[in-house]
Amino acid sequence: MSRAEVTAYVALGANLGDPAQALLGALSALNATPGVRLVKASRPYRTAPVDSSGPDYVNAVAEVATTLCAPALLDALQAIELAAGRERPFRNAPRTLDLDLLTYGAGRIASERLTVPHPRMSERAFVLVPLAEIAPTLVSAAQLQAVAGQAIEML
Ligand code: A4P
Ligand code: MG
Repeated sequence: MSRAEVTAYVALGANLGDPAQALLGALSALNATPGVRLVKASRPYRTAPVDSSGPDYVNAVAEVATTLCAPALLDALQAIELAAGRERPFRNAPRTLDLDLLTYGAGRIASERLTVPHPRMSERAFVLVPLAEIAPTLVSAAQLQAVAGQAIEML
């Protein structure tokens, strides 16, 4: 018997190398992952670094339907980051590709390696704006208003 699909949202970000290309590659790698189906993706957005340094980021959000459990989905996200040349010299360092799990169904997870929903998602325009584009019922006007001061524009 196959496991039922769960809807999950993934945040994509990059600010080293060719960020827009890295995001496109990540979307096709996600869809090529066994047990993961890309349902939709937002447009790419150019965003100013938040609590981070280096060039502007390109950010997007994808909706996937997955039969993987959440830790296995995180494994898959980290494998795609590694294949894109991701290094982790320090927290919030500039990166070739960052894939964060925003939500996993209605699941709430607080384990050593996984916190879901992502604890900082509602503080960040680079997550909320692309998420609102593809899943408007998940983001309130008040949440968008709270991050309106953060620089973000469609690429
Ligand atoms: N981890 C726990 N929960 C999760 C989750 N829901 N999704 C753990 C993904 N990973 C999760 O992540 C560190 C550890 O978090 C992982 O080993 C995993 O077990 P990381 O990707 O190695 O490190 P990071 O990205 O530097 O840290 P983190 O916590 O993901 O950073 P943030 O808070 O997501 O911030 N500004 C702009 N404009 N655009 C950006 O994309 N990104 C960041 C990263 C900062 N500023 C930015 C952007
Ligand atoms: Mg991350």
